[in-house]
Amino acid sequence: YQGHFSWEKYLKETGASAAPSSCFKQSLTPPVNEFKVGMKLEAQDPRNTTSTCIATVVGLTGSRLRLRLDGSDNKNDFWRLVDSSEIQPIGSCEKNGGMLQPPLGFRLNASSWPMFLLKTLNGAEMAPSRIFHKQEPPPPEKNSFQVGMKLEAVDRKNPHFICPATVGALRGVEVLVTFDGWRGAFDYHCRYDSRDIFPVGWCALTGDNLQPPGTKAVLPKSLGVLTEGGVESPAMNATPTVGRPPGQRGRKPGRRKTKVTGSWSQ
Ligand code: MLY
Repeated sequence: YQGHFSWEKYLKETGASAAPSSCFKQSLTPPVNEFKVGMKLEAQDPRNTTSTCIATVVGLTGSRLRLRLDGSDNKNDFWRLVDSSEIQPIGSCEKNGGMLQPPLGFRLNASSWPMFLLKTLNGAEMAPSRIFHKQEPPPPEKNSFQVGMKLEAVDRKNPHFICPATVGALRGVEVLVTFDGWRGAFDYHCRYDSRDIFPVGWCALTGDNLQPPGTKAVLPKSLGVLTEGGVESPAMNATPTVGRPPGQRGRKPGRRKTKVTGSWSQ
């Protein structure tokens, strides 16, 4: 569901252009997602990338899987594209001479891992190898993004969200991903061939829910921006900081929600 946000209108309004799909390490047609909730697979532990662990699909969104490592808690879910090289069928690790590892933060005593693993895999629904994708798409030869180009990007602080974004800067093989309508708190640098950035129209193709842009104005450097709150400096991030002494910036307790008053329905 795309809300009422339309890239076509938005690109016209902003006079911006979409980054061509040749800039991205993504397949032209998003990879088919044949996984089901409850299926188990092997995944690299995102917090300890040398470990291969057992993961369960706890959710599906477009071409992505929401994964939870078995033996871990429910606070560390992560998302992977179905064509990610960081997931594989159960048995792959052993086939390659490796051993499955407990996740970082395994909730039981380390000595109970072998028995835990045995019980976890016993009778489990394992994702069949035919639904994995042979390989990731090839990376573009070089960073061909340009500042100002629009794209869709995973909000790494809220990785279930994919949002309209703009290339804010280029730094060698890296791009600065800035989120439209947010003041910088969610921005990040990533490699041009990151799997977290997608061409405009990706979510429409996968059926993923593209978030509408935020409603925080961001103006060119050195210009203040006039909002409901008065004149604000462009250096401010997602948390309003007007009237608070320096050194006490950051999130005000009890004010977690950012008011959304834009022209897009949520
Ligand atoms: N309302 C939450 C989440 C913000 C998400 C921002 N993304 C979409 C760029 C907050 O304000 O923290």
